[in-house]
Amino acid sequence: MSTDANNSPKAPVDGPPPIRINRRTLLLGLGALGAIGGLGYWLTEGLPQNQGSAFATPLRIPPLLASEIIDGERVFHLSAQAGESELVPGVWFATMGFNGPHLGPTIRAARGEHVRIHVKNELTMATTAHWHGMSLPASQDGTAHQSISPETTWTAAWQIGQPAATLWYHPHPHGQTELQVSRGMAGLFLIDDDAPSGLPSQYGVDDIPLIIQDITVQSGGQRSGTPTTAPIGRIGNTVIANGTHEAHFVASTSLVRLRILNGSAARCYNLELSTGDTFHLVGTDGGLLPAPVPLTSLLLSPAERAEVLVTVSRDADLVLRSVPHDLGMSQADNAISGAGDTLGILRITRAGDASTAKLPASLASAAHPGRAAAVDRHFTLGDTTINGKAMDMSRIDTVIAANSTETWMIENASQRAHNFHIHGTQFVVNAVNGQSPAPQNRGWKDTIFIAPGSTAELTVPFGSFADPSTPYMYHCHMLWHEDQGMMAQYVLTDGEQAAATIHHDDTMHH
Ligand SMILES: [Cu+2]
Repeated sequence: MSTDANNSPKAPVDGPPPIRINRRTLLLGLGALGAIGGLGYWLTEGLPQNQGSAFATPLRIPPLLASEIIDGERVFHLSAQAGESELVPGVWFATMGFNGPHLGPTIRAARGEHVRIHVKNELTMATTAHWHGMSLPASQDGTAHQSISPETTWTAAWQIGQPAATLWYHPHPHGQTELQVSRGMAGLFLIDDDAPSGLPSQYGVDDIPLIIQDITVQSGGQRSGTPTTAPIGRIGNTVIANGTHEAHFVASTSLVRLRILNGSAARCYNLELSTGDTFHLVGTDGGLLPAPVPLTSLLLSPAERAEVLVTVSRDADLVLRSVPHDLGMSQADNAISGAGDTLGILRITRAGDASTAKLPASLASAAHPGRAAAVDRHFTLGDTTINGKAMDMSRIDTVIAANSTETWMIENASQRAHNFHIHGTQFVVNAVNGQSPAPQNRGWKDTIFIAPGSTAELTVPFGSFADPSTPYMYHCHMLWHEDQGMMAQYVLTDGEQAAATIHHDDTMHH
C-alpha cells in the first residue's frame, strides 16, 4: 500500500527525505544510537517518524461510557488504572487510563442534564479527575484540591449548563499531571444540545474522536524521562491517535467530522491534509462556530480541541499529519520542541459504497460578549511562573465577582512557548498582539497558545458559582510547566464577599 504522505507538493523542501524502513530496522537503529549516546531525548531528532509505512492499523475508537439515570441524574463510573499497552506493534509501554490501561471512555451528556460521576482511584498514587472546559462549581472541578487517594472514590456532580462542545477530562494532581496525562489518562467529554447542527453526528461512524498524543520509542520499548532542558517539556518521537500508531480510518461517508484533541504534554501539532486539500473548522474548545471556516492548516497546542470536517472523495487516500511550524522560540528551541517534525497521524480512505453528505452552510453558535474598553487584569508569563510567582495551593491569587465578565491581558515575556488555560469557563480571544486572532481562535476557547513576546487579550465571562473557599486554576497547559508551578488560583465571590480560607477536599479524610 502506498500513501501520498511523502510526496505532497506542500512538503517542506528542507524536510527529511522519505525513508522506507521496517520496524526491526527502526528499533535496531534506535538501539545503536542509544548505545552511542546514552538515553537522551535528543534521540527524538532526525529519526524516521511514521514515514514510509502503510498506516494500516484500524483507528481505535474510545467506547462511549455507559450511564444510568438514578433519581434524575445521569450517573457514570470511572476508575483510574495503570497497566501496560502495546501502543506501537511489538513495543509495550507502562500506561495509565480510565476504565482500562490507556486513555478513557468518551463521556456524553446533554445540556441541562444533571450528571454524577464516581471516580475510583486504583492507582498507587494520588490522582484527580478534572473536567476541562466545563462550567461548574470549583468544588466539582477535580483539581488538586479534590485529590483522590489510592483505593478511594471521589464523586463530582453538577448540571450541564453550556452549549454543545468537545470537552475532555484528565488528572490534575499536584506536580504529577505530566506523568499521568502523558501515560494516557485522558478522555473526551462530549456535550450535546437541542440545536440542530447539520453536522455528521454518528459516533465512531462519521463523528470521530481523535486524541493525539506523542510517545517515545526507544530500544527495549521504554519511554524516555522528562527532558528538563527542553524549553516546553517532554517531546516524544512517535505520534499515536486514540492509542493507535499509524492509524487508518475507512470513511463510510463523504464528509467526516473529526473531534481533535491535542492530548500531548507539550508537543504542538500543525495539522494539514497530505493532499494539501482544504478542510473546514466547525468548532473550537467551547463549541461550534457560526459557519464552517475553510483552512489548509491548523496549529493545536496541548489541551486545545478543534472540530473539523474532512471531505473524503471517491478514491481518496489522504493522511492527516503535522508539519513544521514556528513556535516563536529560537531555531534551536523550536527544533528541540518538535516544531521541525513531520508526523503522519491518521490515514483516511473511503469505502466504495460511501454515502454522500453536504457541508452545512451555517451552525448553531453561542453569541460572543462585547469587547470592553479597558483591561481588568494583566498576567505576565515567565519561564515557569505567572506574574513572577509559582503555584501555592494555599494562596488565592485572584478574587473575582461571580457572574462578572472581565478582560484579561496575557503577555508571554519569556523565551519559551506557552499556552494559557482558565478553568470553569470559556472565553473569547479579542486580539493576539493587537490584531484580530487567527480563524482557529475566533470561537469559544478555554486554552490559547501564546508565543514568546506575544500578547493575547481575552474576554472572560465568569460563572455563577460563588465559593470563596474553593479555587479554580488558571495555568500553562504545557504540563511540565504546570507541574513546575506555572499555575495560579482564582475564587468566585458574591459581590463584596472576601476570599475565605481555602477548603481542601481530600478523599483520605472521608
Ligand atoms: Cu508553558
